[in-house]
Amino acid sequence: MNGWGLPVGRPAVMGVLNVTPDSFSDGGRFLHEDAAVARAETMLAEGADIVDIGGESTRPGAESVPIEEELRRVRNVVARVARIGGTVSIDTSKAEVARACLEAGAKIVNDVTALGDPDMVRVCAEARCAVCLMHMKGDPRTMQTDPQYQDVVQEVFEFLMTKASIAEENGIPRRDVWLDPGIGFGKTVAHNLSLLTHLDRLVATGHPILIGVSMKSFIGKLLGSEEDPAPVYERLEGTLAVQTVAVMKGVRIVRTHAVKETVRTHRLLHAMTQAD
Ligand code: HH2
Repeated sequence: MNGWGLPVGRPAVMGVLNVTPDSFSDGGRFLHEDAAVARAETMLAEGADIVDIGGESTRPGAESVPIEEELRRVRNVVARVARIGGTVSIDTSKAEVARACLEAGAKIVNDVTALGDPDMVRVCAEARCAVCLMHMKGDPRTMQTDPQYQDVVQEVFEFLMTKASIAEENGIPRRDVWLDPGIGFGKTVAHNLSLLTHLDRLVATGHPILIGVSMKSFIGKLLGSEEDPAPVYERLEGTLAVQTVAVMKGVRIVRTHAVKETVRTHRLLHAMTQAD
């Protein structure tokens, strides 16, 4: 282990646990506390290194959730998963939710707004937790309405470097400042493919790089068409393929709904890269 505790020599698998009624892939399945904890137990048994718990959907078109409601959904689940020994990441953009969940046992903050809440950097620095900073263009309500970039790779790189500097200036060590290009967050299929092709730019910064492509719509569109994407339940192989290429390019953390399949894929990849 090094840094916050990322595994050495293999990527970390972050299992997605959405305690929401409306997430695009698992919405409504884990709203009940016991169902959410049971899902976390399953993912940990399947080999998840981290359980990423979220109480607000960020799917295109999603509305913001009030702090009290978000906390009501996630706080007890965070505490219970931490108590059974799971490493918990809290997927929130609200500093107050992050603070309460860090107190309840979370070790990582996954902030899809990359310190959009002015209090977030202080909360993370004081807790000495790892923080994932993700790029998003606009907000979930409108982000997929005709996103435009001059040079998507350069713009995302510059945004993440600016945010990473703020985190480091506030005392969070580089190994604990994870960066994520935000696949699907204000990006077309072509934008997502450019970012995935040029992941080496982000890897070269020395920050741990996280990628979240699991079951996302660009995979459905590439397998089907822009107008008629393959449904979410038909996106597993595409997810594994994209994740594998990302890991081969140096990505350190893979955020996924498909924990068992991802762990198995990584095991094979590891065996192949260790062979003489
Ligand atoms: N994607 C989602 C949510 N959080 N966090 C990071 N760091 N990177 C991502 O790519 C990412 C993320 C969206 O996926 P999901 O949680 O399954 O859906 P929803 O936002 O509808 O809950």
